[in-house]
Amino acid sequence: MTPTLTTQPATTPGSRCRFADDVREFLTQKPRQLPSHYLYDELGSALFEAICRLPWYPLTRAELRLLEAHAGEILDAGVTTVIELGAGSGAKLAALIAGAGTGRGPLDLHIVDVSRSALAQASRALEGFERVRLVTHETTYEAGLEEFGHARSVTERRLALFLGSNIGNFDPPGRDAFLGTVRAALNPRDALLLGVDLLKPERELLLAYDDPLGVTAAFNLNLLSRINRELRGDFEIDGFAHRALWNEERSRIEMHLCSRRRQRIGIREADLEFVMAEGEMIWTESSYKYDPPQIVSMLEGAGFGVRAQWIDSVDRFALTLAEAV
Ligand code: AVI
Repeated sequence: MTPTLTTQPATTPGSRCRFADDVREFLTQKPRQLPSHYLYDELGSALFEAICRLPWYPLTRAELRLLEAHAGEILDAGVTTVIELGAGSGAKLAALIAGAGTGRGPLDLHIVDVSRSALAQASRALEGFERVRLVTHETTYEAGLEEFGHARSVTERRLALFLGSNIGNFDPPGRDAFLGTVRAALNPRDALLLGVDLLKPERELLLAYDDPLGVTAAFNLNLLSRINRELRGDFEIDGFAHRALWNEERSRIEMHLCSRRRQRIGIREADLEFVMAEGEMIWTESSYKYDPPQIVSMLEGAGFGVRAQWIDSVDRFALTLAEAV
């Protein structure tokens, strides 16, 4: 049984108020938008897990194959501490530990996620590994890194995991700032493993983000239903349609919610009322796609040197192992 220690309360003080402030700020911008991290309430996290099993969304399976194939090189005997930012179901970390076999030493695992249900699921996936101590951080990546950055011993060698192409959900300035924050939580010789989805034909990308079963549409629309539930909004869910668009110039898939008709919307707790025209969109997520050399240069720019890059050529996904320099 893996001992688990939890930091941070479920709802940090003022987090609902923060949600209301963000909803007001972003829905009144032009174009209207909502920060993508709010997609992940309990239902949103479950829908995202379902997306990862869809035949049209190959990222998770491709990454798992790479993790299993290279676990021994990634989790070599010197690594004492692993921090995973955005642990999801915990399946990838479990695959890495299982794949490293008996070659590894005792491990301190830190998993960081805003979703309590994701942390609970990840904790279950990591139960049963010998010589593993688990600490869960129910908070944002930045706050988790901050907590993690403080507690360190001289003999530690750290490995940070940022998988699932989560880096693709940052715009380029945010991405560089975030990689800088990760670098600041590490010492020279510590490492970062970054999982990134690669550029591929547009039709494959559109299918991945607008699947025929409508799971991604439900994931996107759930954000409106979350606002209704938590902030006393009155969005009519069937008044919106999910749209996935490929922005060639910016090399990103965008998710939007398109108003099917002219409608008035009220969100009590955000003190907001507005009218949406037919066809007007709310932009909810960007998912940037990269090629392998771009990944090397973003890491070098943040103070890392690339040690290895493994590519799944079938589903076009890259795992890059980089050392803090
Ligand atoms: C979590 N993130 C990397 C996913 C992505 O591919 O951008 C979220 C997602 N959005 C729609 N499908 C999956």
